Amino acid sequence: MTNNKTVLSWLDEMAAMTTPDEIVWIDGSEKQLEDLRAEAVSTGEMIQLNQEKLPGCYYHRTAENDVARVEDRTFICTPTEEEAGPVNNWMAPEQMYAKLKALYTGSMKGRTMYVIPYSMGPVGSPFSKIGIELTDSIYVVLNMAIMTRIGQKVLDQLGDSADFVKCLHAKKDVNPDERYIVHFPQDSTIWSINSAYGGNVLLGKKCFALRIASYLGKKEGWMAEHMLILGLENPQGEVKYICAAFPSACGKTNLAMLIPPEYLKEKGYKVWTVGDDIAWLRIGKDGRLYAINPEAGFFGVAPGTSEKTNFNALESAKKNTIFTNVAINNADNTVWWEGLDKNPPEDCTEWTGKLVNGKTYEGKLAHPNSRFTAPAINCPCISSEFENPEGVPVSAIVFGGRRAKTAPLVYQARDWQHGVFVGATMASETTAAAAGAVGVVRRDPMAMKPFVGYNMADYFAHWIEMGKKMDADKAPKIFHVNWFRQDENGNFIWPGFGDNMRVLLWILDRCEGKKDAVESPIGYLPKKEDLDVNNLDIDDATMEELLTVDKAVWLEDVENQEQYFAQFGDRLPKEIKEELETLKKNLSK
Ligand code: GTP
Ligand code: SPV
Ligand code: MN
Repeated sequence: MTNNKTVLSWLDEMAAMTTPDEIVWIDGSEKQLEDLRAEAVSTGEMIQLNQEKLPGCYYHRTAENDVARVEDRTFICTPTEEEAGPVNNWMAPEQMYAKLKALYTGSMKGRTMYVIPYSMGPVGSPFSKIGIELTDSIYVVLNMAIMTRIGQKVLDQLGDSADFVKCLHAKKDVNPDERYIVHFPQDSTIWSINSAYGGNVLLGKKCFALRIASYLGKKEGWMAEHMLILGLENPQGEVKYICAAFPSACGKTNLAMLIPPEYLKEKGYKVWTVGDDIAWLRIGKDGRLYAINPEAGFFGVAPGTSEKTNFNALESAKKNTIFTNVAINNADNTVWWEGLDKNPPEDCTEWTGKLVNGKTYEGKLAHPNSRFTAPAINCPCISSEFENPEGVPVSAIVFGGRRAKTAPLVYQARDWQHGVFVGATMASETTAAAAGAVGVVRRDPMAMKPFVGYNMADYFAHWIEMGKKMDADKAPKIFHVNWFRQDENGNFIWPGFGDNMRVLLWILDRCEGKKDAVESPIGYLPKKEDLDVNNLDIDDATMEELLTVDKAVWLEDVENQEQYFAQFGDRLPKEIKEELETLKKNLSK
């Protein structure tokens, strides 16, 4: 399929180490993919679902110890530890290569190695980058075929160039003690072994499009971010674009596909989805920031997805979709998860494969991090700009997380530098998307704690630098939101989902200078009357609570921010220190 010498010699080297019985190039044809689906069904790797209700849909369950990203086994192997920084695991490259070579040696014996050429971003776009993933998993091939652009056209685009990311995945025996997700940014190389879970093995996604890409972005003057991209169309038909960074399982997919409340819909407001997880951002010729979604599909959280909460995601997952670790409704061979509807089906198979009958099941039927892999083109609200090789101009950047207390519903940063500080001080309760405890507040700057491919302090500096390259009137305005405030009983006090549209409207009004705001120690808050609460069942006291800044609580948070920043030592940009001092001063006034 190619005469590219770099590709072929690398492939030879990897094959000599892993010794597969056979090597198969993925050309991107439907025929080849269909044959692979049939093979996966025949070996039990996948289950074909009800083809009338869910045409082209399949089911896969992973090992019980292999259901989420493993941050403690994820490494950034830069030449020095300093380059990887204090929030990443590090090992010297030669030491890590040696360790992993021992694990990979002979790992594909008796198996087939698939060669997947793929493009992150539309093939040929100036934003796009190419990767080649070698894997012995058909599940990975079929997921990559949904999540990225694959096949011969990508090799044609690559030509003789050596500019591609070398990705190696071996499923091996999913032994969690020898599981490694390893990045060698200087070599544009990713090695993953002993896992078969999405974020650990679909190497175009978090490994390339965030960790390696953030490193390349720093070097080349662009940004790779854990952000959704949406277009908000007003009744005059004008569309403005918003990027939002929330940590894993904190609402990106949901916000990206939002359906406005009924009365706003009637007025003519619409939301268009460009991306739900990753954005690559560049400064355009006109000096504005432009975003593309490097992916071609959604790897979305299933639990909590329903007709009411995210109709468009559900529609996207009705055909040609792979479901992982959800429950199976045995009555009609379809899928089920907590939150899809009220009652679990009577006759149901839990995600682990155990048959459960009606009321006797224990815990959850679907794994809390169970997912659907759906083609973006299935989405009823996919943006007309989804394939635009130049990307879309960004009006606003929104940060957010799960904070039961502390963060108000929405506030605006005073300027870019303050906005970078707001992103750098993000914190959120942990979720099931990564192995480990759930519900613990941790600092997750720009939602990139698990995904930054170099020193986080240098990453902050890169954000500051990018801001300096844009005129203040052209740079996106920066905001922070929190859909997850709770009352004493742990109930969410903001309705969330479609009603988040009300907050987006305030954000865009602020971008266009159409609304005033109230100055507070942490930034600009909405005037209560400026947030549209028409037809919303929410009382004044609750709105008041959603928009208050409790100084005592914030002073506590600032203490924690200061401790967090201390780990970066002298590398922490002075701008961040300045903003921290300003915040302290504002809060003690
Ligand atoms: P990753 O794919 O892991 O990066 O996650 P994501 O940020 O795309 O999260 P997603 O939109 O899938 O949401 C995760 C969970 O949060 C789902 O169970 C949603 O139902 C829930 N959720 C999303 N938006 C809201 C909201 O506005 N309010 C509340 N209460 N829950 C929400
Ligand atoms: C996340 O965890 O942020 C995801 C899912 O989007 S994964 O691809 O597994 O990282
Ligand atoms: Mn994500």
